[in-house]
Amino acid sequence: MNTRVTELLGIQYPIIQGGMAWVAEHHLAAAVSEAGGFGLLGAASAPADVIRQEIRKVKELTDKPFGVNVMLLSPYAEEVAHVVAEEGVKAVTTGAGNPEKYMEMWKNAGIKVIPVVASVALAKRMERCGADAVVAEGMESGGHIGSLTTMALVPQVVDAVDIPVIAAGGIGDGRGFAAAMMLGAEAVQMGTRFVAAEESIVHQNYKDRIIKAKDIDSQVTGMSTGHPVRSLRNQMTREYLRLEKEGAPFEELEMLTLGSLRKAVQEGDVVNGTVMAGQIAGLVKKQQSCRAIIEEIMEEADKLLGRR
Ligand code: TUI
Repeated sequence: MNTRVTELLGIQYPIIQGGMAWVAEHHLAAAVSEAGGFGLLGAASAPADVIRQEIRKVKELTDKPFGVNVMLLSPYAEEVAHVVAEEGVKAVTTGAGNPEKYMEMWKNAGIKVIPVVASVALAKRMERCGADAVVAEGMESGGHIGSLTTMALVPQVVDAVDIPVIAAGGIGDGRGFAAAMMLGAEAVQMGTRFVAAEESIVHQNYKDRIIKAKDIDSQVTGMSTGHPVRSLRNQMTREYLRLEKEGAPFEELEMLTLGSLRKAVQEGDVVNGTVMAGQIAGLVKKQQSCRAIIEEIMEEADKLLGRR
């Protein structure tokens, strides 16, 4: 299936892997790119040198194009932005902010720039300052979210900009993919389904939590702090929401989540850790290779979209 996004990124299938903190490392990114999608390294809050090494490791594993997601709230965002330009990757996606100040540097380095947006206003602004595409991410996503749903956000962004739009949030199978195309998207970005992939390095407890999750198992914490985060319901989300309801100070809430994603991803503590996942966790039924995931989605979508 060819779209402006497959052309832009030089990929076979219009499926992009989310740049998930602690999860989107070189094994996963390389596996997605090798399978014909677009793999991403999630820089999250990692120091720049770690990202430099990660970029080099992906290049050892695959010749296919891949990118880096720069999380703009990171204390290392500036250094990471420079490292990405120095090392050279096919594309950068950004999250949790406005990447305007890095745009010129990345474009000069020949890197495609694809900001993740949660509103029409930011999408238009990104197009004006030279973005090559945008990811319109709905609040069904795991992790840090905006307030609009994918169903409402994607067609409004599609109408507002001329650059290609990639839909994200709540997409986990061929039906979601086909629906996104109907909304005018030219690719999808998926996170949760890839967290449970065979090549994903997350602790087995984390994958099992996603595979066992039911439709209503995700919760949003941090509404009051201005940084809403979606993750699977556990002792941590219950405690956080209790404190939030009591009006606990920002610092206390921050302390509770400090290092909690790493605890879940690496140590497998799915009780006290933060198990970030999107609303489609309930749709993920098994662990599969990235290739099997991508091929299954494309086959299902092809049938639904009447291309066979
Ligand atoms: O960034 C994400 N998802 C993330 S980042 C992350 S690490 C983190 N953990 C705890 C708190 C904060 C971050 C985990 N998951 N998705 C992309 C995304 N970007 N979603 C929403 C946005 C967004 C929101 C507001 C982008 C821009 C924006 O406004 C910027 C502006 O200046 O207008």
